[in-house]
Amino acid sequence: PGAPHARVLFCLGGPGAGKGTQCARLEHEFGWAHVSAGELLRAARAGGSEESRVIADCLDRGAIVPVAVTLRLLRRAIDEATRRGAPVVVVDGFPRNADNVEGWEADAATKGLDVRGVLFYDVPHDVLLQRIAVRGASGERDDDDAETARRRIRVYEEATRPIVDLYARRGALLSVRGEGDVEEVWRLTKEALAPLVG
Ligand code: UP5
Ligand code: MG
Repeated sequence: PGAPHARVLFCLGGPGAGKGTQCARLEHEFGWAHVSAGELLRAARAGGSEESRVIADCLDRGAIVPVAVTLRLLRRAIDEATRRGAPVVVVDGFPRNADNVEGWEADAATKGLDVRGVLFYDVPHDVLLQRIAVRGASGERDDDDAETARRRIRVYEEATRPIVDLYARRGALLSVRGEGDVEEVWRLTKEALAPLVG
């Protein structure tokens, strides 16, 4: 069920690259839906189920959650957004590895979705670490301590970078230089999306 022709845009980039910040802006200014895989997982880690424990363990290690779990959460959120009439659903932080891509592409429920591309935020490691350190001071995210931040960057380089390269080879990458301030990156985001929004 759901709307088979929902338009999806993936959003990728290292930890702290600005995905959530810019996706929130796309939601407010374009009326697009922002579905964050990380936020869905953080919400689902509570509770006593075996699955919650698997999620919590992965999040605490900066490791990637098994795709079946992530996909189930994403399917429901994308479906809801589509029913609400969002013209584009931006899926933030997914797909993060080859298993994620295969799972998405093999899933009957997501097969009908039209993936328009991947919005990619390119930010050097020192800037990523700096931003996470700033946010880490507020205690907002459990995975922002220096050690887990470094691990998240390593997982990003090993598992997610190849996925970015895959979409680049497919001609589906919309790349944004993400190291400037929020306004500058927003300007570059709109520029990168011009081919999609016309
Ligand atoms: N900030 C943002 N933009 C700025 C700018 N231009 N200049 C200065 N500061 C800027 O930004 C990060 C911080 O920097 C914020 O304090 C912000 O104000 C500031 P944010 O917009 O939050 O960046 P984002 O790229 O969203 O960073 P985030 O930390 O959320 O990235 P991650 O990819 O690490 O986190 P995510 O939530 O996607 O995933 C978390 C974990 O969930 C993963 O480690 C993994 O364990 C798990 N996960 C899966 O297993 N599978 C999935 O599919 C998804 C997640
Ligand atoms: Mg985020």
